[in-house]
Amino acid sequence: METNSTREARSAYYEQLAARGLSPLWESLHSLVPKEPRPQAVAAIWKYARIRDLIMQAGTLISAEEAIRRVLVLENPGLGGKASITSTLYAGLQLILPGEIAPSHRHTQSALRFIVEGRGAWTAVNGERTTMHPGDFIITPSWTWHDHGNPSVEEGGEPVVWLDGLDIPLIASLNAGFAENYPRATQPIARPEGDSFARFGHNMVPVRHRVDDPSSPVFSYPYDRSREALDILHRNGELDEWDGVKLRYVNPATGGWPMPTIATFMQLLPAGFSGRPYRSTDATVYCVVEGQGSVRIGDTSFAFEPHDVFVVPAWQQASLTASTESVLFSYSDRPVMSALNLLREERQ
Ligand code: GTQ
Repeated sequence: METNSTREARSAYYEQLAARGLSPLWESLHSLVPKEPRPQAVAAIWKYARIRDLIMQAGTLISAEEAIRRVLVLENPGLGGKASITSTLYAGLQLILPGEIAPSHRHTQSALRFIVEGRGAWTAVNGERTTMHPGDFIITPSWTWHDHGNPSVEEGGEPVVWLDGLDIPLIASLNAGFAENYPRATQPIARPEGDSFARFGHNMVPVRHRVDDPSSPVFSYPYDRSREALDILHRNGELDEWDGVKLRYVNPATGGWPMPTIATFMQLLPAGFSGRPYRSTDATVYCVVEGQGSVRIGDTSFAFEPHDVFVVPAWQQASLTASTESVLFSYSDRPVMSALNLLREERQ
C-alpha cells in the first residue's frame, strides 16, 4: 500500500532515477503493455460541405507553386499537432487550380491520391502522366518522382481536389524519411498516357517482366473499372454482412498491395444495408464516393454523404449503414500489420 511516506520516498527516488536517465517500469507497465490497443486517435469525420469553402479559399491565398503542395491536413483531434489522421497515416485535401503545377519531387513516403471533385488534372509518375477523374485511385510509390498539374481554363481546366493519403507518421516513427526536389518543375515524359495500364492493367504482364519493386507498376486505377466490378458482383448476389461488396486494390504483378505500407479498398453498400459490427488492428480512413448513410464507431455515429472523410481508429468497433446505394473508398496500414503478424480482426 502507498502511504504518504512511501509516496514521498518513491518520488524522491524517481527524481534520482530521472537524473541518471532511468525510469521505473512499474509506474508505466500497463500503458506500455496494454491488454488491447488504446489508440490516441479518435473517431472523426470531416464533412466536405463544411470545409469545401476553406479549401477553395486556399486557392486565393497561396499558389500551388509557392505552397509546393497546397493541402489542408486532416488532423485527428486525438493527435493534435501531429499532422496525422491515425498514428501511422496522414490525410490531406489537395487543391490544384487550372494552369497550376505542383513541382516534381520524390520522397520515401508512399502516397495515394483519391480524386474527390473535378477532372482533367494530371499526375506524372516515373515518366508517365495520368488524367484524373472523380473516384480514380492513383499511387506515387516510395522514391518515385511525381508532379501534378492542371490544364489552363482555355484548355478546359477546372479546380480539382483530391485526398492525399501518405504513410508520413509511420515513416517518421521509423526515421526513414528522405526527400529531394527534381531540378525542374516537371519531370520529362518518357511514355504516352495509358502505357503502364496497357502493360499491367488487363490481367496480363509483359512476358519477361521481373518483379524488383514491391509497388504496383499500374499507378492509376480508374473509378469506372472498380465501380463496374462492384456493380456486377452486387447484381450477382454477392453481399458480405459486414462489408457489403468489398474488393481490395492489387499490385497486378504480385497479387500484393499496391504499395508496401498502405492497403486500399472500395466497397458498395446497397440501399438499406445495415452492416454488422467489426473491429480490426488496422486503422482505416474512408472517403465517401456515392450515397448517403451512417457509420457507428464505438459510441459515436456520423451521417455521411459524398466527399466526406471519416476515420475508424485501430481496434474500435465500426458498423456501416446505407440509406441509398453507397460507394466507399478506404485505406489503412493493413500491409504493415500483416507483415508484422499483428493483424487481428473481429467480426461480430
Ligand atoms: O503530393 O507529394 O499531402 O509530398 C503531403 C506531402 C502531398 C505530394 C501531401 C506530399 C504530397
